Amino acid sequence: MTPSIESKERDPPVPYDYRAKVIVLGDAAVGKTSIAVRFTKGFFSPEYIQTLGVNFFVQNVAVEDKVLRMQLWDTAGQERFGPVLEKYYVGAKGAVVVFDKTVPQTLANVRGWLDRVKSICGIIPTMLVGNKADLKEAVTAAQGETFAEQLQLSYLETSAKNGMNVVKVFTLLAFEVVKSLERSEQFDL
Ligand code: G3D
Ligand code: MG
Repeated sequence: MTPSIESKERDPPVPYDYRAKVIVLGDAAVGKTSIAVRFTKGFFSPEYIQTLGVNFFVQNVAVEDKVLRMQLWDTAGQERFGPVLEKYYVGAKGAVVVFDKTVPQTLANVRGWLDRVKSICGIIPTMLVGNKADLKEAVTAAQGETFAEQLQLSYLETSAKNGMNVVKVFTLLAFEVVKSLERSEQFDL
């Protein structure tokens, strides 16, 4: 899904306390862009699409008495052709790794995505997301949960189609990101 430029605004002028780059990863067609669009209602900065080959979305999230401005980076299709460029990962403070519950191979490939996050970003708050929960599943919730447990990740099932759990993914991640920013005291204001 490609967001159309004319219906979007740039940098909604809302105050925030922290900001963080959050990367959305996973195999092609698992629903990354659909999830990002559903969550942010499509706010993005179009120039980033041309210069970096990414969809760039912005959404503020309240975490207790603070506001985190999430800058979501979504691959613009390069994941179809090979590894996503290192600069896509650099500086990320959180990650959402998505697989498609109807395609087991996309879960098997999650490990590769996580390895790359870890090698470039170190250990950052990460959510594992089983998307397309509105369709007939080939990966059960228990399988997703077991996999997530082994890797010490939080797991949620979403449907970008009907909106199920999409906000929850980013709310939980925002909480973890704010805690980790406050722990490291590396505020990116
Ligand atoms: P990607 O960004 O990971 O490559 P997209 O994936 O967001 O482009 O989604 C790929 C296809 O899956 C799209 O269908 C999209 O509509 C569909 N899709 C994404 N999320 C869901 C979901 O939760 N449920 C269902 N049923 N479909 C979903 P098309 O046909 O446009 O290619
Ligand atoms: Mg996409």
